[in-house]
Amino acid sequence: DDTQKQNLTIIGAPIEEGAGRLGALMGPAALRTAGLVRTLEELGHAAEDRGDLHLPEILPNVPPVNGLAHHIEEIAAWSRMLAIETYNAMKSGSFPIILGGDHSLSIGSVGGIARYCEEQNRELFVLWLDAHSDFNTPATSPSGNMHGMPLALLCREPGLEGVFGDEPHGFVKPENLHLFGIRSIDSTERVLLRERGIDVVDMRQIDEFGVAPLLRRILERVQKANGVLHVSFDVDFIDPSIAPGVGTTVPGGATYREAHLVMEMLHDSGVVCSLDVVELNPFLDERGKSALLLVDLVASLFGRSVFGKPNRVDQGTTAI
Ligand code: 5AB
Ligand code: MN
Ligand code: MN
Ligand code: MN
Repeated sequence: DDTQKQNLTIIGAPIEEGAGRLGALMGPAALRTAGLVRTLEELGHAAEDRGDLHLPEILPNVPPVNGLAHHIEEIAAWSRMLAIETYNAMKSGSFPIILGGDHSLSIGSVGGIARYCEEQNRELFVLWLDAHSDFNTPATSPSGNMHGMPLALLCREPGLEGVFGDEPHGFVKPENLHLFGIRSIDSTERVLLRERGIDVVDMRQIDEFGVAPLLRRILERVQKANGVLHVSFDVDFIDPSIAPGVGTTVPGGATYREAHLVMEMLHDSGVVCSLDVVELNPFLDERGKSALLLVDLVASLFGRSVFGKPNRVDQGTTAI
């Protein structure tokens, strides 16, 4: 097997304050119990597990926002810590894997990765595998839950400027953002996504055309730009019949093979530079089946394949 071996930095982010239900803080532990680190090592990679980060006792002050943003001080503390961690991992030539924890953690993880890419003059693209578009601002959010807001903040929508404080971080260009697997968008969110021209591959398109051509188009864009791709994997991208361990299930999600094919194609593309695995809620899981499925999916992203690809060179993931 000629898959490129990589240095991986695994960072646990047991954060649940961004979600509407408790339990996502057990996500990193469940992913480890399901064998994530061992599996990556068995694939030949050097995985450094940094353990879980913890909230500081003193939370930052964040100016009040226009609208609802529950637990913004906690999310701000997580965002600042995670931005430092992912930046440092990238700078040391390692591939950061952030284990969540709810999806608000991507504010920090992507913020740090985007900072590094800006410094290196590498174009950053983001693939958001999710049932939801996570593009609410405090003013548009129906719930006030910040796991529905990371992309709005990262794409410079107003309302959450205080989250990073003085902590250096980057942004995502709206034209470099690709949402994939979407099947639940709030009405105000839809207006904003249209206005910003965000690329949304919804489940209807996946039904009609299949994941392969839709994903290939995105990967070719990244390759042509000599860019790198951050993948943010929300468990609810997958159909709840096979991944019930998530607080925000939406029927009609990706099947077992669709999800694997996405990860296998991502591996072959050689452009993936970082990964979030978010929203696993072990309290809602059934005998660990969602956690075990996630470990298998991550393994596919890192080079596990059924029989190799005779006409293609394995490129692996990328360090920049
Ligand atoms: B997830 C909803 N749009 O903003 C909201 O799981 C759901 O990270 C957000 O994708 C779901 O509260 C956030 C209704
Ligand atoms: Mn809350
Ligand atoms: Mn999400
Ligand atoms: Mn979601």
